[in-house]
This record gives sequence, structure tokens and C-alpha cells, in this order.
Amino acid sequence: ESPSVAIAGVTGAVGQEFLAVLAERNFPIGRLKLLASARSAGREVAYGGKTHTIEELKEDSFEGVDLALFSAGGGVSKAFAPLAVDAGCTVIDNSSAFRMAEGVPLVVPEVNPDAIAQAGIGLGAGGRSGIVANPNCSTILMLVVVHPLHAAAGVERIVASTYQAASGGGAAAMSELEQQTRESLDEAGGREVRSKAVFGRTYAFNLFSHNSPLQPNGYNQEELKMVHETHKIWRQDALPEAARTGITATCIRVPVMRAHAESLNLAFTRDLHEDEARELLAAAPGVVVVDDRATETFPTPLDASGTDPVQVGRIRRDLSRPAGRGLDLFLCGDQIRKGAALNAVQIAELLIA
Ligand code: 11C
Repeated sequence: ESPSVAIAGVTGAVGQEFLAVLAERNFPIGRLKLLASARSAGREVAYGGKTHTIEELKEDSFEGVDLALFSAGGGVSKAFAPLAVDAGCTVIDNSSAFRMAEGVPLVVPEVNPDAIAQAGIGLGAGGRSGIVANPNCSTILMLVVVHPLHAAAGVERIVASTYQAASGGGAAAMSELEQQTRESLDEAGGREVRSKAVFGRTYAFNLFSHNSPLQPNGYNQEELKMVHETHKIWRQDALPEAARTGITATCIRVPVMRAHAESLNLAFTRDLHEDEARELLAAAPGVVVVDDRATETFPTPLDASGTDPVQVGRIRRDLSRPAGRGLDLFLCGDQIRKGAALNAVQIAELLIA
């Protein structure tokens, strides 16, 4: 019997993409429940040839629901995901609320699919109900590409620089970028940028340090998520610091709509040459190599937008390292799809497999 599925936060950018990805992948759904805040309750949404009415997310929303996809912010997840689990529902949570919690698997299906079964989480008779966390988008995109190289040659250090799209800030952030771009081209308006409700600054034709809270050590939270989530996913979190992959990141918001880009510098413990890396990446699930030097065809956020795989290119030896011990590369991936909704639906597919 097909599972009964709920979506919490269905009106958001990721919530809408959950529906698109579920439909595209023909995910089996018995009953579909669409949940959002009281403001959106009563609105109608078409899915699978039927009209569904959005219901207000409440404490008893998950009675009789087998699987819930959450993307309504950390506060909503903290308040409602445990209630859903108590009602026998397994939650795939796109927020950061439970990612680092003990017993909550943090999963990129191409990297650590077995973490769900190891935690004993399943649907119905397949295991206990529980929370499975979807990692941060920048972590997901990085690991889909770096994991096959790590498996082959042991990544000892990653230096990451991100170029992150508006979509990471949600639908309102995407509208703000669009609106500011219009305003800054508007002669009549004096080219003054007025729409600053989300980021509080000029975003159009500009870039800025990621807007997540800055920590006393000078890193912002987005940068630290890439470090801590990667250690958890690679099961390095219990290792002494010297045995973990060293990871440092600088996260930047750029005026791009919905695909993140990352420049990665990788150091290896065993030899891995450029051609071998290209072959490993060409064979890796969820990755497409876009790396044609002759035509200077490399990944771009626009080409990656609306697509599933993470594009990788500019694969080259790091000339500052001994041959075989360092590579540079550049990747682009759709933040709303693989960075959020697609990864969550792939986790759901693992749960019903
Ligand atoms: C961004 N990565 O691009 C963020 C958005 O921890 O799920 C998602 C934050 C998170 O701004």
C-alpha cells in the first residue's frame, strides 16, 4: 500500500519543489496532505490530477500520516516534527533543527544511504518512526562531488568558496533580487534600490558575505555547517580532530536566482591524478562532468538551474601541491532541487525501498 504523505511548508520555494519532484519521479502516494500556516490554509493546489486544499499545520496534523516532508523553517520543525514522530510518522526535515542531533541520520543518498537503516528508522513495519535530516544545500552539493574522490584517495583537506543563490533565502529572497534588479535599472526611480526586506542591503549587481549569523570565531553559520555536517556524514565526528578531514569555507551570496556554485581545493592522502578524478566523477551518481577546455565549457548556475545533477568542471591539478596530492574544481547545482527537495525525495525513496 502506498504511504500517506504530508508536506509541511508547501507554499515555500522548497515546498513547491517537493510537489514537482514527487510528481516527476512518480513517488507512490496513498493520501496527500498539504500543510502550511493559517495564512495559506484553504488555498487550493493541483497535484496528480486532483485539487488539494491546504490545511493549517496543527498538533494533530500527522495522525494516520506515514511520511512527512518538512520545509517550513527550523522553528516549525522543532515544534511539530517530534509530534509527527510520536504519531508514528517518519519526518524528512529540510531545516537545520535536528541535523546534528544524536540518533538523527543526516543523509545524502549518494554518500551515506545506509545511515537510515543504521538508525533503525523506517516506514510502518520497516522500522521505527523518526527524523531523517536533509543537510544544508552547500554541504549536499559539495559532498555529491567530493565523496567519490574521498573514497578513492582520502581527502585530507577541503578549502571551499561558495557563490550562493538567492533561493537559499527562500521565495521572498528570490523576489527581492528580481525587484532590486528592476529598481536599479529604473531611470525614473533614480536607480535607487528600495526592496531590502529580506537581506537589508543592495543585492542586485553586488555580492556579500552569507547572511547567516556570524560566530565569535569570525565564521558564519553557513560555513560551519559545511564543516560539521560533512564530519557527521562521513562519520568523522567521533574521531580526534587530527584524524578528520580539515575543512574551511568562505560562503558568499551572489545575485544568481536558484543554483549555488562552489570552488573547491582538495588535498589527498593518496595519489589521485586529474584524469582519474575526471573518470571517477563521470561515473559518480548525481554528477555530470562539464569540463571542455577546448570550448571553455564549464558549469554555470544557469545551466544547472532546474536540473538534477551537480555539474563539475575546471578539474585540474593544484600546482602548489605534489603531483597527485591536490586538485581544484568548480561545481554548480540547483539549490532548490538537489540542495533541498530532490535530496529529500531521494531519502523518501530509500525509506520506501
Ligand atoms: C543558503 N544554505 O543558501 C542556505 C539555506 O541550513 O538549510 C538553507 C539553510 C539551511 O542560504
